[in-house]
Amino acid sequence: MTYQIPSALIEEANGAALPAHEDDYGALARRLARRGIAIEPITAAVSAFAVAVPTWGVGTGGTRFARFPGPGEPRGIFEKLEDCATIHRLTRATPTCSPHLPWDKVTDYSELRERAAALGIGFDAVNSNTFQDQSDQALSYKFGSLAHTDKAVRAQAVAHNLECIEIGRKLGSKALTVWIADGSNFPGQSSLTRAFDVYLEAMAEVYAGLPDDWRVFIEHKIHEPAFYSTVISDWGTSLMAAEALGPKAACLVDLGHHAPNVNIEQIVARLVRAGRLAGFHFNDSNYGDDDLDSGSADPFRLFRVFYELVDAAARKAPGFDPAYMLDQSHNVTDPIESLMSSASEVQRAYAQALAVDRAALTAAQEANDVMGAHQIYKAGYLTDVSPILAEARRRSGGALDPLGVYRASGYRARKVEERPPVAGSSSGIV
Ligand SMILES: [Mn+2]
Repeated sequence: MTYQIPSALIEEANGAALPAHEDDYGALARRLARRGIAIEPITAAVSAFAVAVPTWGVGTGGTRFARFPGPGEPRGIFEKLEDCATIHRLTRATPTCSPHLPWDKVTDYSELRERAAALGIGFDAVNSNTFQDQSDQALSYKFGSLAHTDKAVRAQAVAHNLECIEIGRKLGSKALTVWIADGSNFPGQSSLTRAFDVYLEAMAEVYAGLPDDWRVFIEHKIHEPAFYSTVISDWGTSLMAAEALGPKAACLVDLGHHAPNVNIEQIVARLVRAGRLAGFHFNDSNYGDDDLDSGSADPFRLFRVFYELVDAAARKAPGFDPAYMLDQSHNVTDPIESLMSSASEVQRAYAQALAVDRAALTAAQEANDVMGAHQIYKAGYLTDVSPILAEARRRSGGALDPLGVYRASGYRARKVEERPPVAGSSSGIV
């Protein structure tokens, strides 16, 4: 039996912190009430909010220069599940993990599913990988996968995606996320038109393999690893693809996959309107696809995105059912600490967006009261909703202070003992 953080430790820490927490929660409730906002519906909404953790996220990430492995890293999918479960145990915000294939391949998927269930977590969208070559693979993806010039390579990439669906079915997943690295590095290298045409042809075969209750998420990215053009470069291309494929296809927004200064929340609003918003890969960035921790660099942007989501949910936008996942690279932190903190930051943006007086904002917008509207909107962002997040965790059996309990538990030191390093273990980033 491997080490898990005991419930008694969480309860003990919560007990010690409870008087101060109740004081803070009460004060926030009164402060919000003065603005005509009830705290309880926000706390209930935050309690019900869930964001998936990617299985690869619990390993240390890296850059193209180097990777500095952390101590006690998970050495395979079963140990990754343990770490994902620990994040959920303390935060109660991450009930599912999102597997990546072939990195998480096993021989017995019912065993994997049972192990996850025993740890209290399930499986979210399955991620396919056609951006690197596997040792047992016949053809190379060096010049592309689903948009390769060679039909045989495209067929191999289609077959991999269909296999991902089969594995996902065994795990209880309901969606396939497809991100392709296809693109070009030189002007003239490839036909911008034909590459998209053959991609659509190949994706139609993947789409045909989706079970009735599944969706396929198309993830766009402006650059990397190709630096001149990528085939699925932006939300417009993604939307064209989703509309060409059918109602089960939708567009996934990774916050790091846009040009600098792009108004991402407006893209979100447009995709909601088109009924094609699949969901998010949350992270933060300064320069490009930095994969920094969610809410660490630009929490206001995260709030702006969540305001659009809260608005869409409140007006019951047709087809609005986004899936949420963290997609970050933890290069210099303990990944468990980063993922707990990030789950909390995503919930924070959600709670702040719920703390906006929407009726007052609409009235100010309609009256062209520019500064009034801005102040009403900003008031949500400026609300310190930390007591709401803590209360939501406490009510679900989580920790008032997840980071404090995690550090006090000595979890990582225990994993260092349990997980002696093995050669060739893989951890990575997407
Ligand atoms: Mn992503």
